Amino acid sequence: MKTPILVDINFDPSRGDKGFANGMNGRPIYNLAMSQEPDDYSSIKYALVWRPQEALLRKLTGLELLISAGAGVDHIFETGVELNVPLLRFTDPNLTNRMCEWVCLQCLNHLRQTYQYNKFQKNKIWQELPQPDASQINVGIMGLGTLGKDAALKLKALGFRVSGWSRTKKHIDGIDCFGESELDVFLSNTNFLVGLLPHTKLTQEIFNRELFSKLKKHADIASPVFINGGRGASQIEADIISSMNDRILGGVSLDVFENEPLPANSPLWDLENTFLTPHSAANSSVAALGKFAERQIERFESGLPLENLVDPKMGY
Ligand code: NDP
Ligand code: OXD
Repeated sequence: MKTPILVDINFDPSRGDKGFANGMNGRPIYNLAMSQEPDDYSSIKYALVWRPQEALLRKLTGLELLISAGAGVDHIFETGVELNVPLLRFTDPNLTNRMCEWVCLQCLNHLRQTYQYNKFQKNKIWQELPQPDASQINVGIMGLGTLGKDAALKLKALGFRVSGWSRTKKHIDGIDCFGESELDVFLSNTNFLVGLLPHTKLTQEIFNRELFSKLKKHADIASPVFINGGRGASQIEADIISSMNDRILGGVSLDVFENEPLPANSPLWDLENTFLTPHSAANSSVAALGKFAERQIERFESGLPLENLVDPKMGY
């Protein structure tokens, strides 16, 4: 019999979601989200978790492999539990596609002034706005990993000028790439700033008023624009609000927030030219999660190199 895996993933069988069925090739599953508890937590060798409580991780004394059900792993480090086993993060082409759809949608929303046109429509106003070409807009992406690189190439295909910034400098055809020490020059040429960074000590509150004030304005549309699909802890929301009020920023799109769900009294809800989504830019499919976990366990048991290994020192 296969070694069981512990998971904490919610899915809704009443809506036809088959969850992990087949994905794990018959591996026994304890799903805490479905109240399926193991008799003995210390016997669990493999776990696939989304937002585990500290107490749960501390109970897993026999753990050999931990898999994050998200592409981000900040929720695991935030428990404060020191991990002595390999930690993997989930990636999947479907998740990447969904994030890139969201990023392209937001860039097009701001390019084509969707917010303003929606207002006109509500008020039955027939009025045209300036229509700059995508090639006149510089989109700068902070974070050129799995998601950032794919978004860069798709935005390029839509006609935007695209640049990217990452800790280690990348070389991507058609994209202007900048390394860690070149942040200011990268920002000075960016009209639409896209955040696709993990939350780590170094990226905490990186999106602040000082950074926004280094972005480039555009003559024809409300800009600069800030778009964040990475993590809310990388942004200072009070700075986003004051930068919008003081016209340092002209537009915002956020999928992630300092506190989730976003509190009803947050002024972000009422900002002009702003698009908010509830951390739904890119959901992970449960079936794909199961397949990823099964593949990694099989690799682990065969002594093959693991995929998406997280560097605990870097925090991503
Ligand atoms: P990757 O680990 O593949 O990429 C991270 C990128 O950020 C890399 O290019 C890395 O640089 C760069 N980076 C990290 N730290 C720094 C730093 N201090 N300075 C400059 N660059 C840095 O992650 P993904 O692309 O897969 O995902 C990014 C994040 O998106 C996730 O961590 C998660 O938080 C978020 N996410 C949000 C979702 C949502 O629904 N809103 C869904 C999925 C993910 P280098 O290449 O040099 O290592
Ligand atoms: C993730 C997320 O990290 O959904 O995958 O935010």
